[in-house]
Amino acid sequence: MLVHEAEPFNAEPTSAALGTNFLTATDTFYSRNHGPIPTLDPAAWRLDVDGLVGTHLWLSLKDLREQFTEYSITATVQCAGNRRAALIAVREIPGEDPWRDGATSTATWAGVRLADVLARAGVTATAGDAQGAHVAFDAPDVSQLAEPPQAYGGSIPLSKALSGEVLLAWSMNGVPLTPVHGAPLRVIVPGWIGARSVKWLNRITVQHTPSENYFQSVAYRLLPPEADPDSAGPGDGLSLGPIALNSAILSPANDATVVAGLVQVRGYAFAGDARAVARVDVSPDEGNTWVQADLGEDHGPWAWRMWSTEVNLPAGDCVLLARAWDGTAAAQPSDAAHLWNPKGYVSNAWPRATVHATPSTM
Ligand SMILES: Nc1nc2c(c(=O)[nH]1)N[C@H]1C(S)=C(S)[C@@H](COP(=O)(O)O)O[C@H]1N2
Ligand SMILES: [Mo]
Repeated sequence: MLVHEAEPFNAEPTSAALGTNFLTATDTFYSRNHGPIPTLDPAAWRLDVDGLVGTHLWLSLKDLREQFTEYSITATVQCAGNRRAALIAVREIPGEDPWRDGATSTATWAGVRLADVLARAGVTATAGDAQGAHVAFDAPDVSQLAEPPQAYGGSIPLSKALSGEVLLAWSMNGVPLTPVHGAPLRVIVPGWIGARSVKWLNRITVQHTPSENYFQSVAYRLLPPEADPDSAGPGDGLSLGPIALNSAILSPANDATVVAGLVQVRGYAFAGDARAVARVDVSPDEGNTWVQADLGEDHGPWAWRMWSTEVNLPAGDCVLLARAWDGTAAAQPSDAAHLWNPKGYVSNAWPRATVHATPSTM
């Protein structure tokens, strides 16, 4: 792991580790925290469901397991700050971690559907007159990075919460969640920025408006390039929700030395929201020519798509590029320079890797 910060703990796997498997092993899965990792006693833990509900619920883990049907979903979690390093290369972004391509990972999550819990609480699609209604998630970890310091939280629109896609998960890749990934229970909001997949969940509130938590109302918002992030207040910029189309080259690594000739290029692409990855192109020569990569197994829109192809590299230095297309025929933007923003979110320009090809001795 590449550790960006020890406290709060923020670390990402190397490209090589991330590219090994379609499902990311739990000890390889990236870790994104804004405060200390709480250790909660699963037996004492309770989930409070309140707000615009018909019935207030107070659920133990045992209640969740016994009273609801268990579902699982294979979903990629991706931080809005993934690939920020490409934006920092354009202009500095003080106070934010320089995530490379690894602030994203994929697991199979199991637990109950948020929709089923809300239905039990008597929540319907017309709760709070629906227009603008949100379902807020609260956690106990207090972040000193928030202004003022506060426990972590966020929210999603009621329509997404009732979709059946959103899981309250207690297991990851077939084993109970580890503390760092949100034990005993976390939210998994597939296709949405990782910030909404609240860990150590202890309260769900149905309300008329989005959460006023700092991490919903101030952070994780896309500010225009000229904005001063230190004076940005609640509601400034665009709230980030569904993930934008993105991809990364995982192998060869940037700055790698390879032998000239046929070289395998591999990576991931993720369309975000409910969109699908439709095509990935790779250029061996900084965009002069492109080849279409082979797409790996399709696990549905909530999971990334692995891709690979072979390119013929002459001896010398060359720049590999990739670009993904989604099912709406939208493609990734070419240049990070146009995407720079003061908090360094949504860094989804074409990934590039410079490789040094040594002459083949054959
Ligand atoms: N309670 C809590 N939930 C949280 C966070 C946090 O700091 N506290 N970080 C969020 C962010 S920004 C991301 S990207 C994901 C990361 O999940 P992971 O650490 O399991 O990879 O968790 C989200 N849920
Ligand atoms: Mo994140």
